[in-house]
Amino acid sequence: SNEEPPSTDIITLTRHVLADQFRMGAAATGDLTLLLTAIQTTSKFIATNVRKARLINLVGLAGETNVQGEEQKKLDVLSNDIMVNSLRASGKTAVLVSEELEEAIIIEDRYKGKYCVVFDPLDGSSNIDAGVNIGTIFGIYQIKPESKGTISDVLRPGSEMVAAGYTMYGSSANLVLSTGNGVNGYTLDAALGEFILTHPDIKIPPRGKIYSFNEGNSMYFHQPVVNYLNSIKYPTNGKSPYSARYIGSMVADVHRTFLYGGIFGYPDDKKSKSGKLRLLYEAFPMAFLTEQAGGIATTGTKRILDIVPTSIHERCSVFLGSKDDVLDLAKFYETVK
Ligand code: AHM
Ligand code: MG
Repeated sequence: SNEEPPSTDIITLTRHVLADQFRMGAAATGDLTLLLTAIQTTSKFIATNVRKARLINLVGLAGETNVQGEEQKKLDVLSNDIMVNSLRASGKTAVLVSEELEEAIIIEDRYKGKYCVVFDPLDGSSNIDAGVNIGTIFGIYQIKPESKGTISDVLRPGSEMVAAGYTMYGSSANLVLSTGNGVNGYTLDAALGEFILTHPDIKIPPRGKIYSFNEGNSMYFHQPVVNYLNSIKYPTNGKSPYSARYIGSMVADVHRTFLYGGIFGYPDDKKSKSGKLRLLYEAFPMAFLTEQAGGIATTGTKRILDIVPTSIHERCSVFLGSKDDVLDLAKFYETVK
């Protein structure tokens, strides 16, 4: 036949991360690779549960309220437990921060390692029942030298993260990762149970044609945001207006922004004084990936990765995406205070 023979040299996520490690030589201990293996396992496990959810009655409320006062879905609880158990058992973590847990977990000495993982186990959970894409977001810090692992190891600017990523649970599971050397995307091959490199070296197009905001909040938006949105909806000099795309699931909206370009925004406004998205485990990892992919992530007035967190669940204003689009937005903040 004229069919291509299957490739016998596939690049799995683990192989790819190991290759990075070989490049670093003696400095690398393999601990990060092992930690990332644990994260891959949790992503596969959560992906399986998301798929099965409709069949085994995991959809719906778990009957508890989380730190932010929202009702928890059964899948959120399950995903959180999966991650905490796996990360602790990896022996590579010292501090865990989850959107679902009010307090940080300090890992007991027996299992203690040198990494801290901040994560949202299942973001976009309001979309679960509709079968829309949802995802896990994570960021990784290394504990400070001499530290045994305390909250101060995670109350640090996002620029100090050593890795960040997300897994999107959609028609397939996609893991997008940066260890500070560009961004790569991997797709779960369900038969192999491996994440295969499918999107090497993701670069956000320098300009896009899509804006992604919850415009239902327009009456609360501050003037620079209103003016910016007007500028792309009612362009002068014969340009075409931008297209609107908003899923309401950060991982899905950001994933599309990385691949197609454009701007994603969840600003602070007159009602949500600090915005909605969480700094540590939503804004920082996505900002880290954005910059690694050649884009910009800002609060409107400040680089997100420069923010020094004061508490683990704090929120911040977020705009990220194509360099030129985010710079346009930032100009409106400079002119209207
Ligand atoms: P969650 O952590 O409670 O799921 O909320 C975060 C989600 C993001 O995925 C998404 O960007 C945003 O909330 C959407 O908010 P809204 O429904 O207000 O547009
Ligand atoms: Mg969330």
